[in-house]
Amino acid sequence: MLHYFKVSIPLIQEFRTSFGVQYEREAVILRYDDGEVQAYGEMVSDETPGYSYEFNDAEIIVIKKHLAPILKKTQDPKEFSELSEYVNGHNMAKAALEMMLYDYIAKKEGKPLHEFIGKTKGYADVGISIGMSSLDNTLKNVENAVKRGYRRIKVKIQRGHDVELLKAIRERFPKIPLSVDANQDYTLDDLETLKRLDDFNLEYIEQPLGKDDFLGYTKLKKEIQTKICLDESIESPQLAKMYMESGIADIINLKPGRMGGISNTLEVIDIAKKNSVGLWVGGMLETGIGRSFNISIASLDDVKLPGDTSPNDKYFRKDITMEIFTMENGRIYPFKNPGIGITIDYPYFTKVMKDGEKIID
Ligand code: OSB
Ligand code: MG
Repeated sequence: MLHYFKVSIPLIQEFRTSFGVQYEREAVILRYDDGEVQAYGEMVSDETPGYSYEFNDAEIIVIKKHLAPILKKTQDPKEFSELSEYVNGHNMAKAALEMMLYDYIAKKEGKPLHEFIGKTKGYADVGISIGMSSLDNTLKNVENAVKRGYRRIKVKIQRGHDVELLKAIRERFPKIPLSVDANQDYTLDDLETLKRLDDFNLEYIEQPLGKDDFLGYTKLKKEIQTKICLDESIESPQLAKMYMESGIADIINLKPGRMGGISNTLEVIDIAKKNSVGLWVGGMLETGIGRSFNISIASLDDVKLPGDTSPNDKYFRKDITMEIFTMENGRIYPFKNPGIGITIDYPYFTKVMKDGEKIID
């Protein structure tokens, strides 16, 4: 039996990026139940198509009409990916189902997901993503993050909210590992500003230009010293290959939920190794379900940089899972139970659920 549920969890602090502001996380949760094993998936799309063209209500239709029927033919995640290729794009919708199937088969084999998918360090190094707000509030957020022991601090920037912000942060915290994420806000018209970011000893700049601006990136690469990390551009292994082999991407933000799932993510990891490209795992304000998948990937041997997998008390007063990740010394350990190792807190889940129905019997 396959169900989908739409939940909306209030955020402790609004989350502002160059593409919009979120006050809650609207997540689509999938649950597959064969009478013995319950597996879960979480789609990373949002209520609005700001980060990507994909958005929840549209992807629910794609899942119901085109992707869920494939589950009647196979429950193998790799076969699912192959059979779903006839659907153009919609990698977030595909990923939600594919990852759910990974949870399913890992549980059937009785293995925690991180051990099931590859060689694992057994922990994930953790950084934090700090949304835009007033300068005072941002400095407070950075200070709290430093105190909590995050291994890398990333702040969101956009045109007109960049150089002064970084000056203020570097004055107070000259040495912390710091990065910025522009979420596609700049163009080559902003080259002078982008060059000035070289002064702040950043680990990298994430997604400065539009996701499809390949030519822009080839030009930008020659003009700045700061390493380039791509997020939105990397929707598939093919795009990953293009941006890595061309020498544009120094670093990739892996988001299995954006790239069609875990098998594609493992493929991107392989391509990155061949091209000496750095890797870390990003986040999309997921609930404990999506977070658990991300932390499993982030704990693989080949993922060496701290990711955006902060414990969810950064975002939610309460999460929909019973098991809660905690960070020790800037590290999070994946759960040891089979699959993603979480169970649902149904009283709270029911409270935040907006919608839901059975998709297949
Ligand atoms: O660009 O990495 C991003 C959240 C929503 C959409 C895009 C992004 C983000 C984040 C948050 O940066 C990372 C997290 O989940 O903690
Ligand atoms: Mg990003």
